[in-house]
Amino acid sequence: MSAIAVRGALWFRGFLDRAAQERLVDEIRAVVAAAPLFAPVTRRGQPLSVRMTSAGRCGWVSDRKGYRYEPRHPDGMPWPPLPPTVAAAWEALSGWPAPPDCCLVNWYDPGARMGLHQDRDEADFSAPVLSLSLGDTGVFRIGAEARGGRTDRIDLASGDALLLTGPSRLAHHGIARILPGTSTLLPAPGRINLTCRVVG
Ligand code: MD6
Ligand code: FE
Repeated sequence: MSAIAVRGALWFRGFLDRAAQERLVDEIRAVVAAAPLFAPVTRRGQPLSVRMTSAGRCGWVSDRKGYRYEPRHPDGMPWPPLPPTVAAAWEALSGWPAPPDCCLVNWYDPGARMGLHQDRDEADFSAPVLSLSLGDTGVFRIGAEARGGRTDRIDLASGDALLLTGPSRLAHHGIARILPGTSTLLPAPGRINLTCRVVG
């Protein structure tokens, strides 16, 4: 499948068809049943507006001790295995010879957003990060590796995949807002984003 390059990131529009999206929603329901969504806070105790959980060997957590990968959920259970649809998407798109260590699951209510950030809690930046989006469209902004400056807009719709690879791996990026009512996939307005990482 062909990709659109934006700032070096590869955007695969409609990578997952409707049947695959529905299958993936069921797989995410099973992940959330085993490892419930939790409300992360920053080191200063400010809540992030997304709720999150993870699948895979480790999960990303943020609390008063800071940001890091952990082998267990904050409630103590191990993270559930990587969903098969996620593993297949990684194999198809990543170009990386091994499966990802972490699939971070972010849930966005219609008012939630994600400030501009870099994904840099991983040991090896030569491995890409793959994102999959489900539900309402998210307005994604991507800029340069350096802070500040212009950003470009990518509307991440349900079924889209985005690969941050090569020079875009450390690009600043975030979600400015969710566009409610843009998808019929989920029973309630909102968005799910999955990001797969090699943690090292
Ligand atoms: C989101 N995505 O789409 C937020 N990070 O909700 C990310 O933060 C992200 O899309 C690394 C690579 C791809 C991404
Ligand atoms: Fe990110």
